[in-house]
Amino acid sequence: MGSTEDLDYPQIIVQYSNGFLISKVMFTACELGVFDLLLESGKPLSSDAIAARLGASTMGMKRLLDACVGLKLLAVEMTQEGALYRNTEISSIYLTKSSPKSQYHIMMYYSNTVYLCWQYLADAVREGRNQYERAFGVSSKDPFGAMYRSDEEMLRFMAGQNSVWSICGRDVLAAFDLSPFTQIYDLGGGGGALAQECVSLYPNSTVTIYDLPKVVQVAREQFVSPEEHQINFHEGDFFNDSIPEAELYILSKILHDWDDDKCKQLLAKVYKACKPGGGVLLVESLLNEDKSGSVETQLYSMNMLVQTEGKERTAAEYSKLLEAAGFGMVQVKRTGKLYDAVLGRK
Ligand code: ASE
Repeated sequence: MGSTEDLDYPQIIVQYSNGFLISKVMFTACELGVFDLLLESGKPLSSDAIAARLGASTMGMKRLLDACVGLKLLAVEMTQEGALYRNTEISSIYLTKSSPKSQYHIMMYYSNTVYLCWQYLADAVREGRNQYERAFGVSSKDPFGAMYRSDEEMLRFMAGQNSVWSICGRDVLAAFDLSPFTQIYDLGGGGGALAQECVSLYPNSTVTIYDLPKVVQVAREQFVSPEEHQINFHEGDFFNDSIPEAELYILSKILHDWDDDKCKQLLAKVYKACKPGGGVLLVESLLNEDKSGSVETQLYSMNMLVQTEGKERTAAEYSKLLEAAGFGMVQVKRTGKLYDAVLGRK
């Protein structure tokens, strides 16, 4: 890349223009249950067998499976009975529903929600606002009202957001030694996967998931078992209701949903509630100071434009927001993965 050959044949342009086709092949194989079936079967299967088991056309399924082989999401071997397909290691770990590191639910959220919002990316750029009205016919005034427009949609979001913590949760929580903080609130903690990682990494901590009543209800029913005694719940709206006192507040992928004014408002409230000596941990995907990358974070920032009122920020931008609210001794740790950590102290 970057060589003169690129001008003869624009490899990078071809690759980028086909990017959405790649995403959709992976999402579709997940959605139809290809990886789950191959895991469950324990032995390689023919495309006819897979099509029959999944209620798909033989012709369509064969083409999907071959594309997955091209993408290295499946492997194929030729036998006397014809081609037999099996999962690659990466797909059985990350694309099956039941795996502990499953990314299945975020795939479903991307494929069914994010993908539809991105249809209106040009409108989002022109207007500088999210596109729920065009994409789903719901008001875009309150982004979480729009995101939680149905119970099904809320569940899809919660399950999707949970899945990233199975691949980044340890890193963001181990970025700083949080063991001095035993009383922790996870503001907007949703389905609770980060809270679960937190109590497992810090066995002396208790984490209270603070979220909207209907989110807490679903988290209790579907994501966190009552046997998980170190995890509690608090129902509320952190902009309009009070925030209880604690030693540490985790704001994971919260500030990126909001503009600077809303962020300052929320952080000022958190600062007031925070015990002296306590702190706030921001978990976000950090942009480089000159906004040159990472490209994943730049793309997420575009997604915040189509889906929320926020954006992805640099470490200096988060530090400024924290300091404006009164927090000091701000430390930044990049993890090298999708999400990073910023700690401020009161
Ligand atoms: C939010 C996070 C996400 C709000 C909407 C969202 C994600 C997708 N939609 O707080 C996860 C991050 N991924 C992307 C593509 O932004």
